[in-house]
Amino acid sequence: EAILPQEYTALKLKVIEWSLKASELIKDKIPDSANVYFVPATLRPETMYGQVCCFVGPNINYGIFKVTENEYYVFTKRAAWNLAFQGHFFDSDHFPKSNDALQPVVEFSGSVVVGTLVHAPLSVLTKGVRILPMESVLATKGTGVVTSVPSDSPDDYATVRDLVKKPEFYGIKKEWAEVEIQPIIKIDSDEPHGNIIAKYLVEEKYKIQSPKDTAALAKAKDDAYKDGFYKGSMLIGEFKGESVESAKPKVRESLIQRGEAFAYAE
Ligand code: A2H
Repeated sequence: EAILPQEYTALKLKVIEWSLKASELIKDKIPDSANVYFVPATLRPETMYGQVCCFVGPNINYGIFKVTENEYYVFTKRAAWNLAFQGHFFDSDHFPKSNDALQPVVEFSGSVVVGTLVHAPLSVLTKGVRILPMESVLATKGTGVVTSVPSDSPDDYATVRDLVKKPEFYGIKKEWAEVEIQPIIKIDSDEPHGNIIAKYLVEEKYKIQSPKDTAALAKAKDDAYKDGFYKGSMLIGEFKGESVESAKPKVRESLIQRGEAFAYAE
């Protein structure tokens, strides 16, 4: 485990249309004119072009927190408190000075918001992506919201594949998860991964059967992270052609400059 704090990028995925259950729960509690954002924490901001959905833990407890007059964030209470204790938020637009805001306006379990349509910054899917369930989301890490990039994250690949295989079991519409996977990063290696490294690692190299195959997924995650960082270059976006190592901080900064992301450490 790292000793230094982990520096995440917290991304703002604006709600376009709530799930039926969520809209019933929030009506009269949040003004129609307000902007509400799901806020996943990521270590791979340069992969955000490949977002195909965004995960919540179906049994994890979430809140909607009022951040400014017109902005609300969806994440765990733990994340709200972490943010509030990161001094700079008290002096920024991202988090208010009042302690009232540390109480959620509404609380619900993740399953309630499954199906919600959100706008994912940089994603090639410009019409929006769906909030979907992921059993392995930890309530004790990041914001409890995980944006899904199946091209470069083996966990995300294995989960999306399972959602497509068993939509009824997960209580989703198949088409919410059945989205074409876009190559985002080219990796300079002899392994035949066709620019979609997570697919190669899950299907070919480690032959991972399910999102519960945690030991193999941990190895795949390690391979994908290292190869992406040290041997990867961008196939898309503002920094196309640049190495991942050089593009990573630039994509992050660009998202932050546009107000589509902010720094989150824990
Ligand atoms: B990463 P670390 Cl493309 N529960 O973002 C489970 N996983 C979580 C989480 C939680 N509460 N919060 C964040 N994460 C995921 C992108 C990505 C990520 C790619 C490739 C690898 C990767 C898209 N998903 O992570 O334990 C988030 O997924 C592998 C390291 O703090 C976040 O970055 O090191 C990463 O795990 C943080 O994991």
